Amino acid sequence: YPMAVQRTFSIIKPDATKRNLTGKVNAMIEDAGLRIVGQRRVQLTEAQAKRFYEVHAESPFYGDLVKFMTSGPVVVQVLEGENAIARYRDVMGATNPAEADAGTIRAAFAESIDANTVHGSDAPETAAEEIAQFFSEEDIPG
Ligand code: DGI
Repeated sequence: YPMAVQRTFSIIKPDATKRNLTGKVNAMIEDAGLRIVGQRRVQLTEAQAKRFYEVHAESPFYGDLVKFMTSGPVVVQVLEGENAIARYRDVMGATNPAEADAGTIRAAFAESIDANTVHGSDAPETAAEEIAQFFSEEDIPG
């Protein structure tokens, strides 16, 4: 079967924007065959960060996660390509950079399990929901 073209949602996190790494992260995204079809630099509000990570609301690290995600600007993105969701998860590497494979974004740049440089959706339903939190269709020309 031909692989389906998919969209996924990405965030380049504050640790990366602070270190001026947006272009280097984007190069790794594009080198993996993903197209950046929507992109905007934003300062997340506390409410936006809380909503975005609501699934972790009961986790002990939720407060720190929200604080980190609002600690500086982020770049929100829509990525498109064959099998984009799984492909981007592969390019990102493991959540904990100590466990991330060589050649992944997190192995290259992440500072810690919190300051781990990028977010990528984990399933088609969450991708659609996360894209809708930040983009309208007209902002994603494809
Ligand atoms: O999809 P991921 O970002 O790889 O991981 P996730 O959805 O399980 O967790 C979302 C974010 O929450 C992750 O990027 C960093 C933070 N996080 C996850 N697990 C832990 C954590 N932070 C701390 N301090 N400890 C954790 O165990």
